[in-house]
Amino acid sequence: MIFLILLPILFASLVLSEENNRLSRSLDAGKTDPLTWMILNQLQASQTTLSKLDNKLDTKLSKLSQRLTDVEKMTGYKKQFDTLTNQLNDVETKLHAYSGKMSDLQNDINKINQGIKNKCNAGWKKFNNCCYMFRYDRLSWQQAKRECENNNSYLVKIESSTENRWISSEITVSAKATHGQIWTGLNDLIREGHFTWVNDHSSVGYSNWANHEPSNYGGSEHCVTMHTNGLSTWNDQTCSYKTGYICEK
Ligand SMILES: [Ca+2]
Ligand SMILES: [Ca+2]
Repeated sequence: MIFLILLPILFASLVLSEENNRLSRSLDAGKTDPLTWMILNQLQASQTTLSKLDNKLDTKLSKLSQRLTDVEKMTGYKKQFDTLTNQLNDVETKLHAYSGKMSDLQNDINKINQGIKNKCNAGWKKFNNCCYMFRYDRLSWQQAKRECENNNSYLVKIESSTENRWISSEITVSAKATHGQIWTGLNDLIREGHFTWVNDHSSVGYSNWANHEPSNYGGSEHCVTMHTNGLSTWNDQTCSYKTGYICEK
């Protein structure tokens, strides 16, 4: 397209150049005749003006040509930009879809984790969100405490009548017959009369003391058992006393 515009201009320049030469020759020839010389002189002036106009036109056409090239480049860029925008939109759509799938996957993982969390290992029984292990080998309170810790747990902390009743109901019939009491995590080893739970040192809240308990009999009862007689009442006992125990985690 630019070539088509420039071709006539090139042709016109060649013609003008040839005309200029011809006039120069005629001017030399007409020097002898004043009228001819004047006419030729005016023609030469016109020729100069035309030549200047021609140069201006050339410059303008050159600029126009440059602008056309710029426009063509811009058109090319625009097409590339449109293509990239479309590709970007596709990627965004796919990302959105993947994001949804990732969210579903995360939900599934959470459900599985919750399922694992809600289950207690073999030998443990579940109540609310905790697992309990009932052991009937006879140990002192300190030995029982250590045994629970070895099993990544602690001597039981009883926080409600519901939990107290459930624990009592889970003690086996034979253990009830052979063990009159079973260790809990409650104790007043640090300060006499101030009972705290061994796992977090929190003060006792809910309690189910038997009549006349805690008695601190002989001034040496600092560890607490639960009676297995079905009443599930509590008693402070000598810590070296050996009986069963309940671990919780
Ligand atoms: Ca005591
Ligand atoms: Ca007692």
